[in-house]
Amino acid sequence: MTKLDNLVALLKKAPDEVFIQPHNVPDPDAIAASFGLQKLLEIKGIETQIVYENEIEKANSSKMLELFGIQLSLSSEVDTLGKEDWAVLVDVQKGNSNVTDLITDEVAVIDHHEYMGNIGYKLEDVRPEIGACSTIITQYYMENNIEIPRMVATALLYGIFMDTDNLTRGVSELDINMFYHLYSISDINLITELKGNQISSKDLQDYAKAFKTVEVYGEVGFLYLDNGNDSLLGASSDIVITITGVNVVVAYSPRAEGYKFSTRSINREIKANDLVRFILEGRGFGGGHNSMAGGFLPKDNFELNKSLHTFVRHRAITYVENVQLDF
Ligand SMILES: [Mn+2]
Repeated sequence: MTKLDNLVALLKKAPDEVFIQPHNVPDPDAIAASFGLQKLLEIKGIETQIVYENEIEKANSSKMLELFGIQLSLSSEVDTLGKEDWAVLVDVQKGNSNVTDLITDEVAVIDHHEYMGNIGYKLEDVRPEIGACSTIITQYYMENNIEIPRMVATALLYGIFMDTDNLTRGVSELDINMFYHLYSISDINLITELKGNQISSKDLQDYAKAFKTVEVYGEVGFLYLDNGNDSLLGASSDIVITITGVNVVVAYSPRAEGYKFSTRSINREIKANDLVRFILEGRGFGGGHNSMAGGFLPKDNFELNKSLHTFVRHRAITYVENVQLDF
């Protein structure tokens, strides 16, 4: 019995509909993995709908939906969503700050983020050492000798491309092997088209504004993004990390309810997830991978008379200095 066999056997017992739910504000990896799983389950005779929360922010994410004909529904638009329905979480786990707990019963999870513990799942496949969730889905096809439709392969390839920052970030041998396999069956023209639709003109204006705020202290770069969206925050962190001498990035941005954080690290001793948790300790929450992570600081937990910028710099530099002392 493969993992897919077990998942199919489980889902065949669903009392009503089956949904696939990626994290809120789905990125290319979450979209590709959800789409790949949906097609795979379809081959196995299980019909599903992909349901998500919030919005599709980035230009390349919406372009993906268009190019591959992927159907994603906002949970509020699915009238039949009920508590007798089952859901498979993809690229996220229950309890993460970036996923809304829908009325459905989350019976299974397929993810590559830090393990959050089994919160009532019947099946779980959580592999933090893997660079992209799309890699795990590709392996499901391969292990079961199921031919990957060209469109699915192309989407999965793009998912791996994006989540591993072109095979340079948090990448494992399995990512490379699956990438190699997908490459031979993908439509590379579509990848080129996606690469040419990565950001909108509005994004560029926001980037330009954000990059003016960049400050570098030792190996840590700080960036403040005014009125940006979540994906832009991550993407601008990815650019700051490419600055010579910068090995760690702390980027943050205001939201209605508080501040969103994004961290990056290419220094093995400094873990992006531990760093964001240290910065937000006692005030907010965070998590993610060793090389990329995120967090949230609710407004209520931060005194209005304090300077957020000073606070963030103080905490981040303290963390980095502590790590350096240990080595
Ligand atoms: Mn992912």
